[in-house]
Amino acid sequence: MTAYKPFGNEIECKIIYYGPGLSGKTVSLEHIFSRSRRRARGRVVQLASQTKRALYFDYLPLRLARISGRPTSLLLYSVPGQRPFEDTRRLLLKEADGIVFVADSHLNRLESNFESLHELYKNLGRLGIDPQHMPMVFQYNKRDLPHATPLNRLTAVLNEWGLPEFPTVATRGEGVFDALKEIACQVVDRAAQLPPAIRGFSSTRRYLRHQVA
Ligand SMILES: Nc1nc2c(ncn2[C@@H]2O[C@H](COP(=O)(O)OP(=O)(O)O)[C@@H](O)[C@H]2O)c(=O)[nH]1
Ligand SMILES: [Mg+2]
Repeated sequence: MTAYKPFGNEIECKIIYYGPGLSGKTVSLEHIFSRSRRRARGRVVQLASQTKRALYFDYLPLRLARISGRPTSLLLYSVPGQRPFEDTRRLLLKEADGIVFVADSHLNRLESNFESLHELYKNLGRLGIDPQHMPMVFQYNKRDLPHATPLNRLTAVLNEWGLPEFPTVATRGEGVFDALKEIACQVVDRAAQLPPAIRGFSSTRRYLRHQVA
């Protein structure tokens, strides 16, 4: 859940990049890090084993400007996608404010995407969270692959509730910020119970979009 610091009025929103192993979660966070303003970003912390990349998880804090006078941060985490790390994935989901589900467009990975998504729903359920009430967006990643699963097939198999979805090529950074901006709008809107418009911007969403990239 959104954290409020005891002596301040800061807002911290925890966003989890979830998906099967090797779908592009770490590369997405690396792109966000590389394109964020220096002052806004913390370090990417990669808790990785020596043999496999990001076997545990990645963590990237991003500071936004004040919203309605309150310092606001996004804490981005990516889960380890490999099968044996379900406990780590569930732990990371605790107190999550929003999810970016990173699906792999490789034809052979459709089933892994589906399994990972249903594991996510099961894990949320075990934490007492109704998946339908969790803000979430999809990244359909690796759109550059020559034989990628068609987008309408990914939508049909994964996106049964018609959530926002973004075709991405994380290795080139394409679409990654679009997905982040959408989830940021959803979670910060919720957390801060923002007024419909902030001075100088026609809507809070527009203001947040301006903040994130
Ligand atoms: N072709 C292609 N490869 C990608 C893309 N995004 C990630 N990859 C590759 O997929 C592999 C796994 O990426 P990584 O971010 O470590 O996956 P994670 O397990 O989800 O964190 C790496 O070799 C990446 O270079 C993409 O958009 N297109
Ligand atoms: Mg990773």
